[in-house]
Amino acid sequence: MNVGLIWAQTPAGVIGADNAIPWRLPEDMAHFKATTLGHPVVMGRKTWDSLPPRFRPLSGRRNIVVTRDPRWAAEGAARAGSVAEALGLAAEPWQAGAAAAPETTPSEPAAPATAWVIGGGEIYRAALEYATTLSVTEVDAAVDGDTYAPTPDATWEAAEDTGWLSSTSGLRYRIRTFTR
Ligand code: VY7
Repeated sequence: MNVGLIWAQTPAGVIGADNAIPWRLPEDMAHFKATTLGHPVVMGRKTWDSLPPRFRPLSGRRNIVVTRDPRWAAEGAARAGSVAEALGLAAEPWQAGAAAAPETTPSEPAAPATAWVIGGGEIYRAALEYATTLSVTEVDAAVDGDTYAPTPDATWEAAEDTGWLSSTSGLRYRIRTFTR
């Protein structure tokens, strides 16, 4: 299974402030949804908490939440005690709603080809060593934050770049992919 990290950052590397994303970029939300749909998503507990409740769990994706709290539980999410454990769960074949409707599920659900790690800062840093793909949206905004993107080392090569695009929000952004 491939492991991808997907994040959006400012040029200074800010990804979050006060447990939220400190800009609004509808095109990036659409890119995030299109990229992750149908794949397991791994996130930290703070990122789970940051999602508006009506969007939890993220639809059409197996949601796996990393927390050290062995008693943590939430409807629609699986718990893992580490990023390594989360990626082990993500590699398993899985069908949404399998317990509720076993008669309508395929007899042999496929193992996922790619898991996406969706944040936040602490989880990206722990997951980077397992990753072979990075999807990095750069948002041309100067905003303060308290959470930062990981810093990829020289093993990563630029693979795709949309070039600078204009958002309906007025911000410029670009989406770059790195592989190794
Ligand atoms: C996280 C949300 C946050 C606040 C309100 C709505 C890149 C992004 C993320 C994470 C953008 C988010 C949402 C948007 C996605 C919707 C559900 C509602 C969906 C990331 N490049 N961009 N992010 N939702 N990890 N990487 O906006 O979500 O996917 O269904």
